[in-house]
Amino acid sequence: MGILFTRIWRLFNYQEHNVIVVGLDNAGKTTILYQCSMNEVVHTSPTIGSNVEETVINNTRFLMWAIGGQESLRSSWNTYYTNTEFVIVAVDSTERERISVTREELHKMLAHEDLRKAGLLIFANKQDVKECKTVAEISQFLKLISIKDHQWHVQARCALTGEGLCQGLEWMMSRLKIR
Ligand SMILES: Nc1nc2c(ncn2[C@@H]2O[C@H](COP(=O)(O)OP(=O)(O)OP(=O)(O)O)[C@@H](O)[C@H]2O)c(=O)[nH]1
Ligand SMILES: [Mg+2]
Repeated sequence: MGILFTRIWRLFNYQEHNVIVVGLDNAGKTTILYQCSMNEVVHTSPTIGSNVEETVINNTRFLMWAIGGQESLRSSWNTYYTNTEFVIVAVDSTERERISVTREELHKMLAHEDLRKAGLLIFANKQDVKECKTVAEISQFLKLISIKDHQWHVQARCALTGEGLCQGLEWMMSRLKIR
């Protein structure tokens, strides 16, 4: 009985939850990935393809893929959708011109069958930069209120101080608990 319990516990404990981190180039996806896995801000260069890291939070394992956001790479995001439980969308809060592109990509992505059950966490990055958009403005621009068939949460974030990262990840953890 003890052995069986241990095996079941291990199986449960080692289950990994797949997460993809998407968003336009320069939005801060790779920075999020390494801040989650290494707890530090690393120097990044534009991602060609993707980077993957495992992050363990309170014994819960997340396999996180940060995918390159350049225009030519966006058509390949859907090759990462299978078994994805959470989509993290990184938004550069200082962007004025391209927020509409983020909105289009976001709503197109959510319509994909493979992401039907995925939770959506939006990080409003670069909140440290003067004159960035607020969370409320970003929510409005992205039309988040129209998203009815996915659970979503929008979180202000600053890589320099680490602010917002924990709160976002806690939201993901809370979604797992109520499943
Ligand atoms: N000021 C500030 N800079 C940030 C923040 N988050 C990320 N950056 C910077 O933004 C730049 C781009 O970050 P990346 O994480 O490489 O962006 P990415 O989304 O992975 O970009 P691609 O790989 O090209 O798709 C880097 O210089 C980061 O240091 C933040 O919260 N504040
Ligand atoms: Mg990157």
